[in-house]
Amino acid sequence: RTFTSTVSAGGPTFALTEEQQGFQELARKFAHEEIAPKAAHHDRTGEYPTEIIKKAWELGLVNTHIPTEFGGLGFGVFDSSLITEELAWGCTGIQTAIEANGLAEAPLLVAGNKEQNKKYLGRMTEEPLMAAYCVTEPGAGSDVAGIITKAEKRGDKWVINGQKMWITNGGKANWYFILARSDPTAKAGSAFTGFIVDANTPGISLGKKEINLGQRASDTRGVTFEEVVVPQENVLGSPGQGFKIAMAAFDITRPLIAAGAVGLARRAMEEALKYSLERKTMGQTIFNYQSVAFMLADAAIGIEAARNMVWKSAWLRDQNQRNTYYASIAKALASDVAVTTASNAIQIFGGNGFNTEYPVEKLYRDSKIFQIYEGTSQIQRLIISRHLAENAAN
Ligand code: CS8
Ligand code: FAD
Repeated sequence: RTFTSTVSAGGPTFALTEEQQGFQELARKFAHEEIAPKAAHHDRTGEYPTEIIKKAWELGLVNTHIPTEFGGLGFGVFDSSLITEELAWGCTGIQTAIEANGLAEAPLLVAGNKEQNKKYLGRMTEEPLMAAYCVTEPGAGSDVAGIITKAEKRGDKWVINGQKMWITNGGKANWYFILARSDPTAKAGSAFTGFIVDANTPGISLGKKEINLGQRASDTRGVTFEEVVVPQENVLGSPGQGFKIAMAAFDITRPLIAAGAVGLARRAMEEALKYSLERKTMGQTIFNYQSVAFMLADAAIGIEAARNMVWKSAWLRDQNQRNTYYASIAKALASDVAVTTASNAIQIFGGNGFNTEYPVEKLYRDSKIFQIYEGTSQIQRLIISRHLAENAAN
């Protein structure tokens, strides 16, 4: 179906359309009823939330930005951010597994041709499949230009050799987006090529599921490529364009990572508020102490500000305007808000906050990764500060 949001109809507005409110409410209900009650189980066991993802997929809460011509809902980044925030409220481990599909699909939205998109995006709408985005390597994460996975043209095919690390959905993916160096000497902007690779291609092997601090429902692994043969038709854009495609994908997904961080912060604030209104010390609820209430006020300030940056950076992308600077601001701000709010939520819960019977220690563990994946908080600040310098020079 065609979806028209208020934000794309005219200038920016903070009023959501009825339709936006409708799917936001659907995602909220799903997070409350289907995700939150099972989040502790998946955190404890590390079991992949296959059934939850399947239900979310059936409701249209997964792969939201696949264009309608390939069977998707055709949502913009703004619309998707409304859903992401709600799912993240339920559990960011499960939301990350879902969102990693969006990340793998983003390079296709940026550079996929009709045949590629029909084949690889189309199948995501036909079955509840997962996909993964493979850029990081054991030796290079922040420095994408430092990756050493190699792609060589042999006849009319490409052959990929190398090792990727920390790949979300690595062990669950039906296909991968892979960035590899195709020119040993060129500078970043023309040295890399992006490929779509079917996960059952011979030569691909998976590492063990990594046991992480938080977001344990999500599947993170190393993925190794040994003499993996990829047909020319699976090259995204043209050879050499890969770095820019991989970066442009972040312009779509960093606002959504930030939306996830906002969802987590909101959950932490809500849990802490509820607790502070019930817990009594010295004859009154702890909410009556300004030192507690102001932590909650700071949480609200951070959440509202971060959400506004999510909306702004998402809206710009939906207008086809370059949003890299704003996406980095949203991502850096929302991640810091998530970590601080979750930490303060533990403080407000006191000893109970440190215990696994209460929800906030998981939120704290889950929050930390927001400052690391999709570009660390330092890398976001590098992007922001470079932008300032460029503008000062002009
Ligand atoms: O290396 C860049 C960077 O962003 N590093 C961070 C890496 C990162 O974010 N990794 C995340 C991996 S995915 C992940 O973590 C998933 S999390 C789990 C799933 C999520 C689900 C919830 C950098 C440091 C910013 C830049 O590196 P440099 O080597 O300094 O390159 P530049 O000189 O800036 O750029 C080289 C050329 O590329 C062009 N460029 C840069 N950015 C863009 C965008 N769009 C289009 N083109 C871009 N955004 C740039 O203009 C340069 O082009 P030239 O023609 O060479 O001038
Ligand atoms: P490094 O790049 O080695 O950084 C180490 C430290 O140095 C950081 O604090 C960093 O900020 C700082 N630093 C590095 N360079 C600079 C600089 N120039 N200026 C200032 N400070 C700097 N990657 C994928 O491709 N796909 C995925 O699906 C994916 N999912 C992930 C899921 C999880 C759970 C995790 C942990 C990681 C995932 N990643 C994924 C990888 C993630 O994007 C990287 O871990 C991240 O970009 C940082 O890279 P690194 O770990 O190599 O750290």
